[in-house]
Amino acid sequence: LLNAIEMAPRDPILGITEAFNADKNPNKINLGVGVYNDDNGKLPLLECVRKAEAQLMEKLSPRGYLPIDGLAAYDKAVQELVFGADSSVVKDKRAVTAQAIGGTGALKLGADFLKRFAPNAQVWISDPSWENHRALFESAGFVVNNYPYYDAATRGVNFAGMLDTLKSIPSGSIVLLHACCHNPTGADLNDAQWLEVLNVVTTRGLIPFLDMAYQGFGDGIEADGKVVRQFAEAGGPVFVSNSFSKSFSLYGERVGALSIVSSNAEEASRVLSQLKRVIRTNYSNPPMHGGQVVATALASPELRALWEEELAGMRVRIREMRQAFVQKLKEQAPAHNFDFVTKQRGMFSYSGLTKPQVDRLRDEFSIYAVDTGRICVAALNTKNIDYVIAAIAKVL
Ligand code: PLP
Ligand code: TYF
Repeated sequence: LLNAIEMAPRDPILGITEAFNADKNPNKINLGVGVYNDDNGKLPLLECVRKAEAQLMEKLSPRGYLPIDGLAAYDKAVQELVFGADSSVVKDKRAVTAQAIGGTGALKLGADFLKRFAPNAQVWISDPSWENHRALFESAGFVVNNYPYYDAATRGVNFAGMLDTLKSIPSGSIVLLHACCHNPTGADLNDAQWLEVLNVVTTRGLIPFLDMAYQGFGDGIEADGKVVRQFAEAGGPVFVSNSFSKSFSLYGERVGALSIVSSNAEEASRVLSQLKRVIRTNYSNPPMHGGQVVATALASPELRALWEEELAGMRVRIREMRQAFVQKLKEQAPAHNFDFVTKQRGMFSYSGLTKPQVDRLRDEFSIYAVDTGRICVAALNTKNIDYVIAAIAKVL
């Protein structure tokens, strides 16, 4: 059995981190993986997390199993964050939320659930999308297709192409949408475009699956959640995966959630019963700690305010790095226009760097980016940016 097994391909992004870790150059910089580092190049432990952990330490609890769908206080906090505490979705109990093993786990739960109840539907993801989207839905048994998304010529969204495809695919198709801060391009739809997508999705009976891994990194918690709210208010079904890996800097705790919006409370309770069955056959019930930290922070007005402040700090620092990136490249590579970088949102920029340029950055400067030219702006800081800009100017 095992001696015939072939080597699996490496994850293209996590593989970069492996190569980066093996690099002995003290000036090395990892612009590959989507992780937020502070201005000292360090992964932050948020103060709101530290305080929530301290509170939890004071009243250490025994470690019984959580319910199948996770910590109730966590699920409630997620719903209020994602849909709004005053939303009709929450008030009418139309949404169900289950704690999940990160955003990835939430996507997998949604994929397994959909495979059970929409076995013949096909999945449509943006071209390009986060690599794992395709792999996750394929591993759940779906055929995965692309809808046009990125337009290299305008460095924006090929909206006409996207809409045309959404108008032509079979009704009942599953459409994966990035709720904000598109990974990998950084190019998001504007408000008017979102309304058009919502209109097509609703009138054509498509099943929207909104993936929100970066709430708070675009324009703020409320603003970034707006799209999810508009879809949810329009009625079910809507699938929403969200993640606190980035927004709480809790990557390794694996805290995320899947929410499913139904048409009414009775339907929602049937949905939850089936979602629990999917969870039971995957991992039975989720781990406690990360969910407790997030639930504690979101339930305390003081910690919640602190979180919003710290999240805003991350968002603003990324913006400043985008501006510095553009400004410095203007000085060092005046023949090239990088203005588009300040229009992109979230952690990433599709920088337009080519594969040979990415190769040179790695081989000559120990600067690691994704082969597609995606760079993580959140890994730039006031200490490393000049080195990065000088290197980019040389390879352009
Ligand atoms: N969805 C997108 C678009 C992402 O970029 C990520 C990144 O990690 C995830 C989902 C997964 O989140 P998590 O790390 O919480 O599993
Ligand atoms: O796109 C990124 O860099 C992040 C982190 O299999 C990540 O979303 C990348 C690949 C992966 C899991 C997480």
